Amino acid sequence: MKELIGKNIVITGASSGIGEKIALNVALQGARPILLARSEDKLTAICENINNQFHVQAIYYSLDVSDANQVKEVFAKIYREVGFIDILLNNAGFGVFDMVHEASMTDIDRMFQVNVMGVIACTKEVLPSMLERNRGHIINVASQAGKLATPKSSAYAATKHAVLGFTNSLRMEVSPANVNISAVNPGPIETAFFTTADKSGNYVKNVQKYMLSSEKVADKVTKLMIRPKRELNLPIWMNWGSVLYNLFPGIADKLVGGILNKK
Ligand code: NJP
Repeated sequence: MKELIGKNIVITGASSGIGEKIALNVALQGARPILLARSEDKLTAICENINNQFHVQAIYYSLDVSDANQVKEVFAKIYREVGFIDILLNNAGFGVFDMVHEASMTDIDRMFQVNVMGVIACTKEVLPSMLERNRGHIINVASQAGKLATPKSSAYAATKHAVLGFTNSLRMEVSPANVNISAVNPGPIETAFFTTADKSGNYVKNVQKYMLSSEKVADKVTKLMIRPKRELNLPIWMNWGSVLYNLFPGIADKLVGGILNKK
């Protein structure tokens, strides 16, 4: 995996879950992880851990991706202090699973600010330099929920559908350049995500047997950094569900609606 040696890899949402695991993975491969999130205490500990274990100099910047001004300032600092960014992993995100009639507008607005506007804002900061250098890779963590919406996650699914729409359009826009654009669409992963998303614990209980480990997802995303492709769907069989849904949406709503009601 020597392809990642010396690469500068910016990871949003690096203080926990798959972002943290991917930071460790890329450091093991000799890349320099640049960690972004709001929890400075966690980022400090992760950087120390990486720098003690591997021959790289991981660094972090505190950032709330929903704050467009902060995004501009932090990326300007990264470019000043590090010089260039090879890979941007837009991974920061969260969900709150509620029925529409019970969901708070504050939660919905916040999900859009972080999951959608955060991705767009960070992408806009790296694109000019990547296009000028004619190299780079932007990876957006969407979700299987961005392909197949399920009950009790309308707002979260809407944000991830938006991330996929943005990603697919961006890929076409930059296609003349040597800049890769990928989407990662996981099913449920065992992370702290569900502490906020699934307060009742029903969903975690119902999908326990399908849960992906954060290590497995991190390994696949690390491989995606080495061999870019348009989409990474995990587990692959879950993607067949969305293919079938697109072919027979009306039938699927009626027949599968109940099966997909796990929350
Ligand atoms: O979740 P978790 P995951 N500004 O909670 C950060 C998607 N996904 O690793 O700011 C900046 O362990 C937060 O950092 P902090 C999911 O939608 C997941 O599972 O310090 N950062 C933390 O580092 C998300 O896009 C599942 O609180 C902000 C990280 O985000 C991605 O995977 C399934 C932030 C969240 O780590 C990683 O989630 C799926 C902000 N405003 C897609 N708000 C799943 N787990 O089942 C949060 O399909 N963060």
